Amino acid sequence: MKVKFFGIILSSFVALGKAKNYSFNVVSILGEGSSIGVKYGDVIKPLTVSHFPLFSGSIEADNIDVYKYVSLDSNGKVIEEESITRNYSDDNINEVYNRVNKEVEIPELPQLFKPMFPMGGKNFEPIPNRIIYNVYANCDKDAYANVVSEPFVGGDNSVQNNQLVNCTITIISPKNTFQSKGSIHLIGFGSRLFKKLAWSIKFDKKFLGRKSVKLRAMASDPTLIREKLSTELYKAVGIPVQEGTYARLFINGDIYGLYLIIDGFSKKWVSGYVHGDAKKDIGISYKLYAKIPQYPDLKYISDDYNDYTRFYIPDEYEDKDVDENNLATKYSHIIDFTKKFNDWVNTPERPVKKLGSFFNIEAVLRLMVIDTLILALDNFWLRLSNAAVYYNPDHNNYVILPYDFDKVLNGGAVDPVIDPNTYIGDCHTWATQHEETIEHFFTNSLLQQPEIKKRYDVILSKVSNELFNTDVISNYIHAVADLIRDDVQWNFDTINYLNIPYNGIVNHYSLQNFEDNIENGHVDFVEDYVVNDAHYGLNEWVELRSESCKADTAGVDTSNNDNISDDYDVEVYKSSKEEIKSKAEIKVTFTKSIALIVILSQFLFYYLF
Ligand SMILES: *[C@@H]1O[C@H](CO)[C@@H](O)[C@H](O)[C@H]1NC(C)=O
Ligand SMILES: *[C@@H]1O[C@H](CO)[C@@H](O)[C@H](O)[C@H]1NC(C)=O
Ligand SMILES: *[C@@H]1O[C@H](CO)[C@@H](O)[C@H](O)[C@H]1NC(C)=O
Ligand SMILES: CC(=O)N[C@H]1CO[C@H](CO)[C@@H](O)[C@@H]1O
Repeated sequence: MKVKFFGIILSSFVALGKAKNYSFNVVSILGEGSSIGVKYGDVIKPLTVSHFPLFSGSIEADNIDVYKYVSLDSNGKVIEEESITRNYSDDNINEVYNRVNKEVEIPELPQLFKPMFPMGGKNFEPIPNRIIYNVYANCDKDAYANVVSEPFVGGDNSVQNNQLVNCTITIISPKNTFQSKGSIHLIGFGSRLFKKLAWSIKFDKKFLGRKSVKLRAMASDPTLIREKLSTELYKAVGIPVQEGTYARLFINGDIYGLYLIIDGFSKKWVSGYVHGDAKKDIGISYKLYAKIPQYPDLKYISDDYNDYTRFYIPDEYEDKDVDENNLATKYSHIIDFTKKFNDWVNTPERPVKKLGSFFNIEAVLRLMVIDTLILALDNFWLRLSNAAVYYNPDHNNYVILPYDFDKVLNGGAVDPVIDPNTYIGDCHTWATQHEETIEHFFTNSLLQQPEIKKRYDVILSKVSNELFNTDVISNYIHAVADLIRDDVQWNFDTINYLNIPYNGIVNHYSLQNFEDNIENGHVDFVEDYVVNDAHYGLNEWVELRSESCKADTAGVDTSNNDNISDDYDVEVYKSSKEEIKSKAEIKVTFTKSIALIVILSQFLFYYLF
């Protein structure tokens, strides 16, 4: 009886195992010029390219339980095999060569304040933050060669080469493949000094509801986490930011490494994040630009728009709202804003109500608190940069929206406008030590008002006690580190092999630098080797700054956490976190249950008879 019983079970396994199609989907990270195969036992079977760099195939075999991917040359000969051994499962996800499949839970940061913006909508879901995308752009060779030869036209670091390069773009995630025609172009000024260039991508079709995304290079951060964490902090306090996740980037035959794939400051991002509906009309945004030694100080100058064109660039707006032939219509809101602010500054007592009637005070205070905690050296409070003034037509008021956080969370002792002896313990006047170089008319006027200063203190106290401290933040940092760790050394190596004519700055960081600098380890300047040092470990900075700002606000009564303006009932958009389960996965689960029922019924049959 017993023997028979096991024999039946065995035969049902064999029956299920026999003549089975095993399917494989794998993203090559090895660039153009090689293909991928599957190796099981002594057998090697080539896969076919479906959407490069995704290779797929179905192999009919009796039993494949463990396997590896191998890279093959054009004759089908093995060039190398991956270092991991994989266990077969019918999940049908797109795997990645030499990377184990991961499910990383990125913790949500606490939300301490009343929301003011929906931060996305059904037609503009936040980019999921727990996966790594693979982005391959197959681009016009001549146009691409032009931009990677001369990111600055003529080699002079003033004129930026923003030529559009036509491409077909393929984006592969664990469960989806997207492909569209479109274009890429270089972005940034500071980031363009690095060989690991930063890019914008425009799509003809929509990717997750978007027509464009940015790929930020993080070329000066050994942890690759500072920018991502900063974004999350602004978002946690309710400030709309361009967020996203990590992506491996490949352009033609070139391997660029690990990037952040985030939204640009686009019309759709504004309508999605500020207004909760990508179809809504937006107001108008003005980006702030310094013309050193002059800064966009937000002072009212005159009613003549010509006085504003140097510092304020109209950026996103509805075409119907402006007359391109009459520039005055384009500048009317920035003039209106500076004029109203000037009037308020000159009103006795500077009533909060009056300011709140045209300006989102609450948002700028929360933004200043995060600028303070991360010591944002190139953002709104300190440098009046990487920020936009946005006219919000829904609330008929103005709000400051930040972007680009690449000089953050790393101290500031070498910055000429920071006082090296006092800044760490200073969470109120750190940005205003050198008014002779950068005058802070706008933020100084705000903080001179006692009620506004009081609200700043409450926000600062709450954030440094309940959000920006090592208990909360180190969990977040470690989760993100787990997500990207396997790609870190690869990312630092790729830039050494990147064969483009441009001779930009390269930081030769290592996986050890990454591990150390996440905690308390520093990364030193090494001539011609490491240009961007890291004076503080990420966790170390969080601890130091958190303790300083807690001390700086000790005794602040935080029992009244009412917003100082913009008291709206806004629901924050909750996205469907998971990528949608693929049909294949659902089908497989079903097949497994059937198999189990078959085995169980055989067991019952033998038991009973
Ligand atoms: C495997 O797939 C091939 C091609 O689709 C098909 O002809 C064959 O019948 C399949 N084998 C099994 C066991 O499902
Ligand atoms: C495969 O399964 C074995 C045994 O369960 C496990 O130890 C190993 O980590 C798995 N390999 C991968 C790549 O998941
Ligand atoms: C790029 O594509 C656009 C639209 O498809 C086309 O009009 C343009 O001529 C192309 N440019 C080049 C340099 O091929
Ligand atoms: C000035 C202002 O709008 N204050 C509001 C902030 O939020 C609280 C509670 O939600 C309201 O009661 C205040 O009127």
